[in-house]
Amino acid sequence: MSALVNLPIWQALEEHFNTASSAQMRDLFASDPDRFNKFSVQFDDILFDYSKNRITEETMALLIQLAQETDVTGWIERMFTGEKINHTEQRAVLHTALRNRSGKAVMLDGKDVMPDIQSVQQRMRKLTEAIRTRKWRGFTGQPITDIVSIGVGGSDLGPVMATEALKPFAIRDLGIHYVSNVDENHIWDTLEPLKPETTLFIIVSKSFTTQDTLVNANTARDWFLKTADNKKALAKHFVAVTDNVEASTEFGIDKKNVFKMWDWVGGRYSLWSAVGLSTAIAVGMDHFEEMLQGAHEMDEHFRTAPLEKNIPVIMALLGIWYNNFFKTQTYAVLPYDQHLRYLPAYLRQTDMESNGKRIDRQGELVGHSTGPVIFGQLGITGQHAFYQLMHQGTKLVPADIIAPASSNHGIRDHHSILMSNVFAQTEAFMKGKTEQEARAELEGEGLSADEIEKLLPYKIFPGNKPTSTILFKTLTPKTLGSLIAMYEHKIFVQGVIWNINSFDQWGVELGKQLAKTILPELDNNKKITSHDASTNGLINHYKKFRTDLEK
Ligand code: G6Q
Repeated sequence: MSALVNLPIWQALEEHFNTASSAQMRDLFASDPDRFNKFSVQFDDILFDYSKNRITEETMALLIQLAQETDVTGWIERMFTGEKINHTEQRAVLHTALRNRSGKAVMLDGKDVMPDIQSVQQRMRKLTEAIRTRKWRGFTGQPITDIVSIGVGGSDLGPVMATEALKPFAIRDLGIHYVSNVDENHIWDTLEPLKPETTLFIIVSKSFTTQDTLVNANTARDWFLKTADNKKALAKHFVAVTDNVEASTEFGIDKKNVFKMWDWVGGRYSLWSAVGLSTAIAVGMDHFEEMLQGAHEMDEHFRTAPLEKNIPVIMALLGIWYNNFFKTQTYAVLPYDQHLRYLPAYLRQTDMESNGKRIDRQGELVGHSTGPVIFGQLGITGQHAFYQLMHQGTKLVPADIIAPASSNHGIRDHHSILMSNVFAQTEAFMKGKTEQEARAELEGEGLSADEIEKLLPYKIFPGNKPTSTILFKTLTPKTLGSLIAMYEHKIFVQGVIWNINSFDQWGVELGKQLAKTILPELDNNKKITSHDASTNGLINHYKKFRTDLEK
């Protein structure tokens, strides 16, 4: 493939950008009363409104042509049909098979992967039901009251996000806890209030070699054995989710408690597998399967909808429009649903680990910008914190605003106040406040002409800040499944157009390797000189601080 930036369509987009980028969305709305209808798509209970973006029909036509010319449709089929598109690891990318509810086979190397997936799902159902109905008993005969899922990165962020998102569907009398940080405080704080007799650990590690997870798992086992004093009891309290069954049984986990995952599921795309076991225990397998159903329906939409009506494709193209033409560096994810509070952290990993790449599929340095810095938090708290920069700073920060139409409890006027903020922010980002409007406001406040002139520049909002709004009815398991799949596919389309492999993560390795070299150096009192001056200085000061603390 010739370099992306040399494609005629790319150059056409550059030219279009030169004329279109200065257009004001205010004017675009004023001149086209049908703009909202033109630039919004409804999928099931989700409305995707992208009309408050700096686009025209011509922009979208050119971007769709870019998707066509980079063969997005062909790549979608390659992914769904098990081609080894993760070429640096020679692996297929089949997280979509985990939520395939069509009854059709998914072939990989001449074998249908569905029977294995279904058998794990049946085992998940059995285990979740046994725990939820209190039939699963610990070594003293007591039922399980607390689940501790130990994992990190892709083996943690997905279930953490989904369990929180589906809180209204969760069983009330089970505590679900997550431990990911190797900092001892995380496991200490988590285990302190728990009782070994009533705690079940799920060790989630695809490789079962990740240091952080194994250190935490060993500490959990020690803590448990201090009370149980009996290795046989482990079978009632330890479960593993892994592709490395051998290592998990060596650790002491009973083979019948090991849930398989596969090398064709990337960690950050794995919440649909047994990696989501803690979520399934919390909400029950029926709800978990509804989440799979929602994702499957989004998969079908992605696979079959024409590009110009295809939500993940449109999201991806808008991201490229800002990232590569407006040269933005960041993208904000701003949920207004309290239960989606971990969504920005989840998407930060999925997006940045997938598209934070600089080498293309041919092994060459890319000649264009790739994945943006994803950041965000609950929109309502963001409004009182970093929205200032988005409204009046010098950087353009495109954003997704995600909000539910329903309220769970109907307490007072909480929900309408929340939603008035959603609509007000998207409007404010788009319209801003002109000099004329700011002046009229100050005059209305009765300020003197002199005071008005001094304050005026600070009171102007330039506006023209792009947002897409994702409005959904209620955060059901099905809607959550669709939302997450929508973002996964957006990331995939961007990776296709940028000509990078979104499914490897070699960049995670270097720090891990160096940590292994440094670990033995921390265990003695010798002065370290083998690194650069800063690293030596830090290690030696650390040792000195430790010695001081021991005095
Ligand atoms: C995700 C990444 C990474 C991974 C963790 C945990 O896509 O590969 O975040 O999930 O490093 O790995 P294990 O599951 O093998 O412990």
